[in-house]
Amino acid sequence: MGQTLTEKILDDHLVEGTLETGEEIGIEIDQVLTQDTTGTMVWLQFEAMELDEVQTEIAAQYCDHQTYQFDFKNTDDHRFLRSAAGTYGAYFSRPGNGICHNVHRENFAAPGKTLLGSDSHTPTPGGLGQLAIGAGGIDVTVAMGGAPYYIEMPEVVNVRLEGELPEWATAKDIILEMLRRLSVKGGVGKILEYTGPGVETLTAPERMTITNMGTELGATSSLFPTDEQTEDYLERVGRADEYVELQPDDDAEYDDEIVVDLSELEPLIAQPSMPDKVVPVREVAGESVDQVIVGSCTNGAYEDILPAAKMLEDQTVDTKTEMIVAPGSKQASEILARQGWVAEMMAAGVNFSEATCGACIGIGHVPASDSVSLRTFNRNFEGRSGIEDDNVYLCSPEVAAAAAIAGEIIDPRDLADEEGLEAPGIELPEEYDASKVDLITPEEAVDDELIKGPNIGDVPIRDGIESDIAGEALLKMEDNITTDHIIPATQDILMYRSNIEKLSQFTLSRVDDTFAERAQEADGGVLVAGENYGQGSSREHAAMCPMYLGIEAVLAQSFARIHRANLFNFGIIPLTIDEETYGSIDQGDDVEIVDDVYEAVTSGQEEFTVRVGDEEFTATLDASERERDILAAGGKLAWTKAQAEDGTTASADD
Ligand code: MIC
Ligand code: SF4
Repeated sequence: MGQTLTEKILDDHLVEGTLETGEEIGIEIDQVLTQDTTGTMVWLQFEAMELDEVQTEIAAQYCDHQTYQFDFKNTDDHRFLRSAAGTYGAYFSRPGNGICHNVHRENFAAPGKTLLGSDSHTPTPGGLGQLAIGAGGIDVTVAMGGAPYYIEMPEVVNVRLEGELPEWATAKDIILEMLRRLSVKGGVGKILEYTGPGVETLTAPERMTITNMGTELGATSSLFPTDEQTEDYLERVGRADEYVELQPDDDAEYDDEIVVDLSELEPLIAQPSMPDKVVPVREVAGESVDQVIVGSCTNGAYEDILPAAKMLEDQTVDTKTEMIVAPGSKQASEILARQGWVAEMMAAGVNFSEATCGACIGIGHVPASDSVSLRTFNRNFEGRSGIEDDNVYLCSPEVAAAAAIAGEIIDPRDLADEEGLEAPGIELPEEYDASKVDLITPEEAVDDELIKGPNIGDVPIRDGIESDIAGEALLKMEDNITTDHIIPATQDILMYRSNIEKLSQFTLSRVDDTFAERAQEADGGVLVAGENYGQGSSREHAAMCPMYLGIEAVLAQSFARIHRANLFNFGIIPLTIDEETYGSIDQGDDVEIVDDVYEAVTSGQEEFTVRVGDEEFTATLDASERERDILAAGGKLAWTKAQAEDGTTASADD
């Protein structure tokens, strides 16, 4: 039987298990990436594990989220990260050089290689045929130390692209269409492999917009085959020698198939406040727009900004609207500047930002109250922009630019008719010719020891899991609770990512700002949630902080993949409950797990009895032996250290 492309790459990297859907597999990791808000914990854990040196082919530390350095704590984090990269042998990308996914694809992403990153949009280079997966920080730490990465073998879904995009429809509309059809949890446990005749009509950067935002489907990763388009991109970034032809076998068998006819697509838009609330732009046309931002790791590359720049050539930004361009990398800004586009855009009324995540997580350009913001980003979770009750729409650069010109949401095809605009299409620069001075190689490292500022704390470790788990249901939450709800990433909070004692005070503040205090007073307790709990980012702080506050179990109808792994990694037991049980637990109820939890976890027991008042329900622990061991040890750090002492785990010395 033939293999899918996913299976081929996994097979090449397999060190444990078999490629059977649902089986746990261990794979070798070739490259890792980390960024400034998850990276501090990655390196603190690297230090705590007493690892000496990075073991992967490439490890890259980016500084992208808090580049405005509002507070010395941010700058201290960056200095610490530079010192860690230097000490342990990673590349260091200076603050302002760009968003990790953009800089990584420009410099390192390579077909056929595996990449693990402590950021949920790590799958971006899937558009170049790289199998790239987002994970919690400690999983990245361990992989960087040379150990395999373990996941459940996902289902592999064939997303067959037919036809060709019509004018004004873009790669963003392809992924928005996927979200419209599958929802934010439709990709959980799946790798989406793109095939079919439509693939060759898309350039590599367009493919990377799709693979980037595959994360919003909850997918483990998204992957394209390689072809002339991939080769062409690698040639333009000066890495033609890294091209490898990769295709699935003709008789490959997929777990499922989805067909998207590109020729039927039209400009789409995700409405506030979930990336899957997708409708045709024409359905919401006429809504007045206060702010437009083109940028982020989804649509912040040269190829994304250029169409907006072209549309603005003989136009200006409407007087009631503000337009910001937030490039994904300094490379994009530098090339656009050399070609004169930055000046043109500025003259048309655009404010040009530094290359940073910034507004995507509410750092800068926070929308006005009761206003409408159109962004080319990937997430519009409520409050993420920095203000509660925000109205953030997600769309393509073309739809964003059209709105900036018209001052209201408008289908760009209608604006084109009114203004005689031509569809800008997609254009790659002849050569991505930009300075690399901000990417410091391990050989150029400045520091050879860690430099920690006063805000950089220790990694919290918990003792092994208890036999008795009982406590108040401290919070009952609905479906699709995001990690932005659990630990928001706004500027006031982000500066405490290296200080868990302080950060934990903000836990779940977006759902209930009394939570942290109540949890501390109660000295423990459990959380209850609906479907897809913990969707969104990879931030392990969303498990680390509840752990710090004493939370021992989360009872949810289902979990998002990375967050579920993070709960194991920090010794919190993730139990799945059905709808009836969910309906029977109220906030404030006393919840008790009747079984001896330690014994049940270590013996492989799957069904647990949960007592709520006089009633008893069943909750399920679906976990591999390895996950059970990690839980029993109190988390991955304690478990890895114990394994290293026993000499039973792969480490830097293997
Ligand atoms: C995000 O887009 O939510 C983030 C901020 O990039 C996170 C990482 C983090 O929380 O530091 C992610 O996507 O993993
Ligand atoms: Fe940065 Fe936003 Fe991309 Fe996350 S989604 S990496 S915050 S640009």
